[in-house]
Amino acid sequence: KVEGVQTGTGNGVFVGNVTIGTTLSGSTYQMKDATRGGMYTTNLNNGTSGNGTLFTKSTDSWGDGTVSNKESAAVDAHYGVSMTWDYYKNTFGRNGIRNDGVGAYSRVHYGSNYVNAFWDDSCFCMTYGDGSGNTQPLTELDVAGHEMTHGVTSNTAGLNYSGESGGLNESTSDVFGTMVEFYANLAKDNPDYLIGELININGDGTPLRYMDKPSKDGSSADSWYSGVGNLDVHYSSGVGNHLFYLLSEGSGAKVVNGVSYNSPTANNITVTGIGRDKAAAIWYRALTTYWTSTTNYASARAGMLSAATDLYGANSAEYNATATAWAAVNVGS
Ligand code: ASN
Ligand code: ZN
Ligand code: CA
Repeated sequence: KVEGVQTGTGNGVFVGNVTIGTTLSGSTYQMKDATRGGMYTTNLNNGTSGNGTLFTKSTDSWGDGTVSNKESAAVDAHYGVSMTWDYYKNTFGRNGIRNDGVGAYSRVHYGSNYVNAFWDDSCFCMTYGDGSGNTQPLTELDVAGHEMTHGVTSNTAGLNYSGESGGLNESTSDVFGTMVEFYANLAKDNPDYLIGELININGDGTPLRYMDKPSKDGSSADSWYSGVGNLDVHYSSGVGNHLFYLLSEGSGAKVVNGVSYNSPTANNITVTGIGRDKAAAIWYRALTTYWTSTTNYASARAGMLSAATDLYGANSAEYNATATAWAAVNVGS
């Protein structure tokens, strides 16, 4: 084999058998993908600081699908960044988080019993805990897309991470994490409008968040009300997540990929969806063109209406659906 770009095989905890981008250096394979901005994956080995140690080995076959094999969660994280990179590039022509061709790296096995994952602007990297008890590693695909999207948001609208703009920031990560899950379309991770459904984060098999009816988690808002910005940003995100679901799929009962949803609306409004690809295109254009650090839900609506006009025309079906969906989460009605 010639040194340089390789295609390895991986077996992740969640992704199952996939191919991943790797590099051959001398006689050692590295979990580093030069075709996607040089992004790479490291092992923190239960530490909580530093870059971690790059995953390397003598063969180009990684993980076995079990959590006890430390490479398995690394395969999930590495593959998650790959799919997120490909989604943004192939859908919007965005070349990485900063649109500068540089890939972010991922650190897995953070700390002990850590039940979270996070993006950090200062290291330009994502970090994943292994979970605790029956909770699985946090390396599920929609979580990877969520965390990487925090980097995209930081480098575009820069939505402040508190109040309504913070909820919109969180929602933007759930929206594109979900779009990445649909883009990858894995047999072992059936695409859905749920967040973190494979991690067993609550110990009873329920997901972390529900986009069709955010209040199903017991804490998130289904619609806007004055004071929604006082909620934790992972709960005020419900307004944006619900808007996205309604704009994509419409109100009421629906089955998508075998998963049942039932999305209520504020003010008894009926929404007809325009499909998730158009909803995401409108959201992305608003994020990168109209929204700023202080955008609240009312101005998010205005930005998305401008984006819908740009993409589909004034008073297009897409524009009208956007207005109706925002009204159905009690914004601008
Ligand atoms: N996983 C969480 C998130 O991305 C971490 C946090 O609360 N910042 O939102
Ligand atoms: Zn987040
Ligand atoms: Ca999901």
